[in-house]
Amino acid sequence: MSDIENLERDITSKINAAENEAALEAVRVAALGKKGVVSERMKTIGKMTPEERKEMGPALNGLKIRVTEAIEAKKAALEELALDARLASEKLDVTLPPPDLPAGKIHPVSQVFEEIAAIFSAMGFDIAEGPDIEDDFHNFTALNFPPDHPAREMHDTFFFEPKEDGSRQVLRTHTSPVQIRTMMSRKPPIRIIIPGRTFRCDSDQTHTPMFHQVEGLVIDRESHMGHLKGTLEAFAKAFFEVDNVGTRFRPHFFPFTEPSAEMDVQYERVGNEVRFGQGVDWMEILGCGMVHPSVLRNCGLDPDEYQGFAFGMGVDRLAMLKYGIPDLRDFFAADARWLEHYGFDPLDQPNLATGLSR
Ligand code: 2NM
Repeated sequence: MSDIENLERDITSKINAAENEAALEAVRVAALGKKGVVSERMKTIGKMTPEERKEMGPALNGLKIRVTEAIEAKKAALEELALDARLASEKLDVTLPPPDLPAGKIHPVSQVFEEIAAIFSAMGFDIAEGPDIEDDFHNFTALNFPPDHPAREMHDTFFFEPKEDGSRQVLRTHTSPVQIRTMMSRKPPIRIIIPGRTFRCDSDQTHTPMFHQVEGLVIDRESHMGHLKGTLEAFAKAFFEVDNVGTRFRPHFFPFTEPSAEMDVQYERVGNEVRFGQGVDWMEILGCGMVHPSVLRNCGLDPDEYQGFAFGMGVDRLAMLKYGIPDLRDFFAADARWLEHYGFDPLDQPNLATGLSR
């Protein structure tokens, strides 16, 4: 066996034995580097006789090329192995429960919005939204508020500076303007709920200047008070997660509905706990009524052809009642410890199949 074959065999076995890229690089330097064995042999070509050179030149060149190629091939193989190992170590099974890392919590108001949406979605309602900044027409006039209604006063409503034409925009005082926008832009049948922020110039133990509402609207040819009662009783049962819930409807007044009512649910206090569905006490949880013919007319609907019902509830208060949260103002204090205690797991998406709050 020639001297060159021996050398090639030696280098090849070292290439094969290299376990990582650093080891392979050491082999490369020892063979092909400036002072490497192959390079040193190449330098001897210059001192050879023409006959020797004719034989050894191609032999050494061939050696250099084969060693270079073998190193390249090994390098590619090592890189692939490294990638495979990395992919294996970074594998993530998304079907496994999440690792026990510190995670954010869902605010009770967001959770209750989702619960209410789940309940009404199952009854065939769509979700509609609209702007926080409204004009007088959508917030008041179309809703049948007379020009001198107290809600239009400075002290209840946040008004913007008057425009050139004297009109003043407002922060919406309820989500009802979205009902108006929907009735004006969509043909019945309409079944929507509107979750959103609302604003009133009011701040004390039980009122914050920004609060949250869900309102609902059903318009069809013959939707009536029976549908209203059935819908809202089904809602109360689902929301409070009890088999039965006593409800009563008390006459009330709203400019935008006729007749109007407030719905109470039965409850009892056991120690510090409030249990809904049974008991001797009644608690008001929402307002409702048949949409006033003038409101329908204001939206371009003929009251002789269409009718329907609407309702509205305060989400902050419902969240306090359902989850036993004592102070409304903590809702808006951005206290991380409060949220850690009263907040919900982001993966606990409310749905009717597994139970709203589990
Ligand atoms: C409530 C109570 C009763 C209501 C009515 C309308 C509309 F646009 F259809 F006239 N929107 N919202 C309504 C009715 C709201 O909140 C306590």
